[in-house]
Amino acid sequence: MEYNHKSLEKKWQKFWADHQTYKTSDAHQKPKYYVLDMFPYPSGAGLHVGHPLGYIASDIFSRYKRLKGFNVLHPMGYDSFGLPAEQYAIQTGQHPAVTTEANINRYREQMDNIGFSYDWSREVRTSEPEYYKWTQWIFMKSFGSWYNKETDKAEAIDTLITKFSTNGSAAVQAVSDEDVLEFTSEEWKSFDEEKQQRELLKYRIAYLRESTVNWCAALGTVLANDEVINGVSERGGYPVEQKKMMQWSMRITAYADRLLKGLDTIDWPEPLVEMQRNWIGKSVGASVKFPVPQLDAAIEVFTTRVDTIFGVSFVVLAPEHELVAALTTAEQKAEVEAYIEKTSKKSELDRMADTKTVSGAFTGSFAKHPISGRDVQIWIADYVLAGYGTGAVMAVPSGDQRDYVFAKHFNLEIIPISDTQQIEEEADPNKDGKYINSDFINGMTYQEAVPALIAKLEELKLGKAKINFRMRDAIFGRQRYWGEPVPVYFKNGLPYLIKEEELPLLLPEVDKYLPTESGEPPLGRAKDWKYEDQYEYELSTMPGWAGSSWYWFRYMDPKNEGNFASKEAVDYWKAVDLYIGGSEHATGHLLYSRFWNKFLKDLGYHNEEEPFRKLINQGMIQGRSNFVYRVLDEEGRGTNQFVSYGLRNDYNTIPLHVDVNIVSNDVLDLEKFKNFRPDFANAEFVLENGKYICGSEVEKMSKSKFNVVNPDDIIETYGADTLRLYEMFLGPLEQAKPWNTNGIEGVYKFLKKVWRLFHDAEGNFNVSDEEPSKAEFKALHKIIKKVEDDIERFSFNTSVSAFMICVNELTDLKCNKRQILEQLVIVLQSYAPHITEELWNLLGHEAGTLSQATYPTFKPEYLVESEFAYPVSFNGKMKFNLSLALDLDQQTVEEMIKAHADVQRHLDGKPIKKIIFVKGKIINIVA
Ligand code: ANZ
Repeated sequence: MEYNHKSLEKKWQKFWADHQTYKTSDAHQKPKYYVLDMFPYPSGAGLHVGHPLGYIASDIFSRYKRLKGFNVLHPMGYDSFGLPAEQYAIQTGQHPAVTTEANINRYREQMDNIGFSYDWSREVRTSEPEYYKWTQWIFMKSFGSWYNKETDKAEAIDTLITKFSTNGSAAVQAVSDEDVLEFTSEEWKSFDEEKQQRELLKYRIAYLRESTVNWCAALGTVLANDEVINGVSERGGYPVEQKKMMQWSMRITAYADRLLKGLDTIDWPEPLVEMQRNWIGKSVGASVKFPVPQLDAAIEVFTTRVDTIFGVSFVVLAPEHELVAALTTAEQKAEVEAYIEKTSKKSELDRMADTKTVSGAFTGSFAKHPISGRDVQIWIADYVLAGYGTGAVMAVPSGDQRDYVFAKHFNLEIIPISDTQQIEEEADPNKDGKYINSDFINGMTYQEAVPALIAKLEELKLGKAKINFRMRDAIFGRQRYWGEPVPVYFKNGLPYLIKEEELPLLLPEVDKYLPTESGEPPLGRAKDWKYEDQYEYELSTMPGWAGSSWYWFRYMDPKNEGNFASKEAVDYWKAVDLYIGGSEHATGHLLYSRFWNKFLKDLGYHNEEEPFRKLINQGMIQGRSNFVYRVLDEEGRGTNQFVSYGLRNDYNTIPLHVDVNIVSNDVLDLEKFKNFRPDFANAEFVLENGKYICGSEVEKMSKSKFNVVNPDDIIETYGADTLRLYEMFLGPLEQAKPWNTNGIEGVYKFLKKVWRLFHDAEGNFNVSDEEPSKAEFKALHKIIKKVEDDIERFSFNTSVSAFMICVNELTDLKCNKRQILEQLVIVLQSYAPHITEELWNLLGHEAGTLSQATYPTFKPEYLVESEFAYPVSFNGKMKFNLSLALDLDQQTVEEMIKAHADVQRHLDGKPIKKIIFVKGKIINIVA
């Protein structure tokens, strides 16, 4: 029988499915290993060959770990809420659930074709009520929690209420909104229900508050900062404006420090860790107040350089700063308002990116320098961001470049950092009645000056040490349909949770997936959708990241109806040991997941501080586009003549993308080309050596470039085992690389060679029970060791070439020994599961048990060289090779040499003067 990938692969895929071969055991005696793929959003386009790269690597690893005796959890599911299905629904009226289901089925079929060892009985879909019930439940828990700085964790809101009613607000150290009230326990108890609830909202982990958001009118939704690129939406490129709205948020900033610390404990790629560090953006500095006596207020700034405080020449507020209106004098009003109007059109990201334009406006007012007592001008400028620090800076032109450029542009006085000028006695908020100048810190190092100044500011009650984080709380609401409903209803304008036993709160049916006429989100269209028939539900739905921020837990215990996962399951599976996915999730998904993981830990639902112990980003597989060259006429219009690549410069041509599927090794299939587009039907070709050669280029894989390769097509021609090996063969997993099918034949031939080791020339299965030779054992043990080392290092490409070498060696040795081939099959199984399962079966083993086999033990003694092929030279000229045992001594070697027939022949009667022998290297005969 010849190697027939088609029948053989289908047969085993069916067998594995029928017998649930890869079902993960719930018996917890074995050590566990959890291998997770980032689950896909099932898009309408299906999988292209780039998508399975990471899945193949994780599958190899999972299979290998099973062979190593681990109980492996290797699940797959779908992140099935999301925008594309909803956009499609808006266009077609088709319910997003219907499209989603169809897309999932297609994904599943494609994945099944590749022969993955997923435990499909654990599949999850984030858009299923059985699943999103628990996403809603986690939301409820976070609404019902606050962050206690004393215990450094989230706690149930009841403990906060107890603190308020026993000792008032002073006893509480919490992460909260800025505008919290101060009250005694008596006052707390005197507050009515509404006032208490309003106050608690400022502490909850999930909270509702007015905030500035990126509003995209065209998409009808709020976008996260990372979804806005250059002021337009990442998806669709629509304009985005800044708008104030009541928004659900998650207090991820409470976890900033723990998110930072945790990075030191996990094995993630350094660039990714660095991106998270920057995103969290911890800055150690001080907050300083600049009093504004005329308003009886103070401008609070955040600075990382309090040591430069004597060089403060003016202060700058963000245009949105709440004091701007009050500070603006009548003369400056028009200018300030015009400036605010102008900057409100720019997004925060644009404002950060623009370091060239200098713009701003003087408010007309002055503030007092807290230490030197100088009067400093108050300006507004959009280089100061409202959302960072306090939204105000102390400007030090002699220390800070932006401040310098600003001062120069507006011709403002630049005060040196070391300002020893005598200070006039003025009206004075200081206790001792004296302002001081920089003599106070002259001669001090930075390390000495900072604490000295902070102590001084604290004494004046005008400043304190402060740690600031760049990270913002995460917006948690979207004005969209296809997402989890927020399990909240409103009474007197205040949010209340529905009861836990009422979960899931089902996504209601609507007539259209568009906002209502009055601008409410699509859920506003749902008929008779009221809590207890009277209270309005929250109409926004959860963001895309909700469902994916805890899904790894659900796989541990996917059917549990009473809990997101049982205690027993989370105690056993703990955290994900290996997580593979794309680097595009570096700050979104991977931060939110770490956040929710920590939050659930705080509430005692599990014990792991970090969810993903090791993480690998697979590199992107780029497309390899092909081009044809169309000849242009005098007017520059395309003709129906196409010239081959090498001749293109002899004509006036333009390159056109051509479907890579009608090109093979860069040679165009002319008939297929004529059918490619109607206007090519009468194409004429100028050929080179009888062929039309296409140009090529590496680009992103995309439909518009006609370079998308579908794994199904590869599988049809070469089989899944070839696809798997080939994807790994392309190069290191983490590296970006182009998809180039030119080498795939080689991999296919390799599998045919494997097959032939087990079959005679007539194609009959033929394996011998003879004892293998040393050379055969050596070839086997080399591969046992190599593959083990490679997989442990996640170096999958190097294994593939090692397999090829091994099979070549065994072929040269004409090896068909059972002892060798049986073990080879086990080693190859993770990479090529179908052919190996068939061969294992032919070897007489019970079907389907290859996955329960044990990885062979490497025996180093087989690799120890016992012989060496010495080059034998006569007077320095190499004549022939002579294999001798390596443990022979000089005397024995000399005797053997003298007696050897070939030596005698080359001597031709001359006597031997000397024999130079270097063990393991050379034999030289001097005659
Ligand atoms: C005075 C100063 C002098 C500053 C000096 C820097 C250099 P990071 O490290 O990013 O936290 N800043 C504070 N709030 C700001 C805001 N909302 N928008 C724009 N800039 C803001 O940087 C903190 C520094 O950035 C602060 O320290 C402040 O300028 C500025 F020689 O204060 B500095």
